[in-house]
Amino acid sequence: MKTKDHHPRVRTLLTVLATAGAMLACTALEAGAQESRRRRRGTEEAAPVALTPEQVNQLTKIANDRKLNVDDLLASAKTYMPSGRHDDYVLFSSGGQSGQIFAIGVPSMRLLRSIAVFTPESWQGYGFAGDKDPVLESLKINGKPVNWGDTHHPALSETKGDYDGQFLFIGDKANARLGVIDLRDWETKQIVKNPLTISDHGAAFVTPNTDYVIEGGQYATVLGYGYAPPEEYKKMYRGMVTMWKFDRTAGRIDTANSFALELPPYWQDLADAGKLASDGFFFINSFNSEMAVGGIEKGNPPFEAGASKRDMDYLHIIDWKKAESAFKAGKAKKINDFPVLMLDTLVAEGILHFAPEPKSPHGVDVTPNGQYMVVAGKLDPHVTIYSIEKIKSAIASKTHSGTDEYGVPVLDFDAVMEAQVELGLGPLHTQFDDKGYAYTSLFLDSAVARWTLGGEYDKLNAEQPWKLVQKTPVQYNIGHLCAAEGDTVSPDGNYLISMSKWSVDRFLPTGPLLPQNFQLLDIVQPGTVMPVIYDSPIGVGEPHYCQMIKADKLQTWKVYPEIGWDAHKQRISPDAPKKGDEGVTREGNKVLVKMTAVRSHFFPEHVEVNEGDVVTWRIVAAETAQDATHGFCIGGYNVNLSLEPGEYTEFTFVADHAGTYPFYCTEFCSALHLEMMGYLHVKPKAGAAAPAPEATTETASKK
Ligand code: K7E
Ligand code: CUA
Repeated sequence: MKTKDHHPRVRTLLTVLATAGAMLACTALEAGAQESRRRRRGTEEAAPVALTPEQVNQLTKIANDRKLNVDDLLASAKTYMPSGRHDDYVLFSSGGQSGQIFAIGVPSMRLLRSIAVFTPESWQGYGFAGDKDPVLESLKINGKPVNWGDTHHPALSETKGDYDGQFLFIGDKANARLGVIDLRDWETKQIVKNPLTISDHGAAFVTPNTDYVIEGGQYATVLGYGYAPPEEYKKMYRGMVTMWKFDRTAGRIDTANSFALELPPYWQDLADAGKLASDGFFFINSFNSEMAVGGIEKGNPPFEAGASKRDMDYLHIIDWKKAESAFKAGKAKKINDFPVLMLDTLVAEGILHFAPEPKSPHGVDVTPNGQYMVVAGKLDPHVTIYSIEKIKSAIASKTHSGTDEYGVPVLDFDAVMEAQVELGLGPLHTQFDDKGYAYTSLFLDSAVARWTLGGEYDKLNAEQPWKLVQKTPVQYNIGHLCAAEGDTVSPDGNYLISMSKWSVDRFLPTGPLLPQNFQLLDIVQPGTVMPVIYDSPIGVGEPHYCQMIKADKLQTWKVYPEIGWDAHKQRISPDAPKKGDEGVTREGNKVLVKMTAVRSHFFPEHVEVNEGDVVTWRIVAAETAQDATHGFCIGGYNVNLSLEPGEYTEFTFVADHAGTYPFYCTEFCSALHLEMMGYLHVKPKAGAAAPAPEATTETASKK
């Protein structure tokens, strides 16, 4: 398609633009000295563009040489950021199997940085602070190091249902953990492990004021890491959802005031918190309400068939304010020392209701006004929309069609359903804009569907309510999508990301393993116009979900507030060495090193210890200039730190191998950065000579 010669079309459009003096933001193009001066000025506004005939010719030539059509030119103008100009939004994306979070600028789609969460990361010095690294300690499960995660759903903290830019949470599906990131310094502050289940999926989602961070489960197990054979599935296996209390002042999950709900062994999937009209509720999808146990090796139907037999699964409707009261009233039982409201309590207290939902659904998404819950059944071409008013009155009038096997009341489908909209094949997830449209990802169709909401949204656009408006093809196999401020009470409605799982032919081949494809869609115009304007390869993991926040909501620190800052505790540390206070002291075999780092030297430069000493090293970056970061590594001892301006770090290791170890700064911080080094001298025990280093040819000789 793009190989056609678009010359005549390009020329026509440009002539029109030029004559009309249109303000095309085409600063991407070389347009003389004036333009490049403007670009160097960075964030200042550019003057209005009026293309001269000569510039039109130049632009036309470039377009035709590069085989760009008019849409391509417009897309470049919409996404290009001149040097120094900042993006309007930050996309916080899960990093999938990398265990990290990626921060990406929108609309440029430039990767700004990664945030290490569940995987040690050497640039950030995350997990490389000697033998007793607190990060590595926090990653252990049942005493074993689990130094990776499968991150799925990031959630920005909210105030009154709006992103407040303060904190970020993310779930690790593989190991049922939650990470807490402070967005002042973009660093992970806490990791909590779910005490009931080994893996999860519906994490993280926050209630509208971030009172709770919700972690829904997925594959049912015996709660509390127990054992039972598959034959006892219905009796012994259970699902769960955990409500982690968030303490905003401490910036930490308060595990002592957190609790969970026991759920039937259906596979709970994604969750979303109610807001405004539905505040006080949250909603979780489920599949495998068949309770299939698989066993393809025994001739049983495989999970994929057994778990897809029924036409309906159960939307879980949870009144979390009632759950909180029941927990505070002491109605929880302890499993693995963690309080759990058991199923009979959930039924007795009216905390849990089900509504039938078609068919093996994946996403449930609450509209910005909180009135509707949109459920996308993977195996149903429709989305099904539920009304909170109808749900509330069905609960009040007990309009049930019976109970499930565990006694949970099932609300009558017709009593709670508002509408169904046929969209296409494989609907997964839904996002919203400010013009009364919803956007649903169609995995099998490889498309984004735009459709209209009803009720109070009807007046916001020209189309009929509850109708498909348009489908934009994406490449390929879209999973989640993400609109600007799309999970808030007031979405912005200008950008949408298609998180396309396969990229196949979109980029240069990169071996058999290909990147994911984040595609940026321009959703500003109503109606049927919704073009893809950028393809961005993500070659570091398979992200599942992201959230997009207006950049000016973030209150990011430029440097740490004071020299000697303990970034973990977010306060100045009394232990941080001060200038003039540096040195090496000893008590028995315990050595304390107090060091400062400032361009371009460490103080002290020689540190002498004895083989077998336990060395505690305190180091502070005595810098106040933005971006004046130092690194600090000791090769051979697995120590590598990133020392941002003002930051204080302490690490401990056993100097169990004699020798002379250069330490050096790993960030090119100044002209004399290479000189920013020193020596750790580990003196051999009396009588023992330092052993020669091992030969390094082993790998080669094995071949
Ligand atoms: Cu991949 Cu939300 Cu984990 Cu859907 S999830 S695609
Ligand atoms: Cu400090 Cu390089």
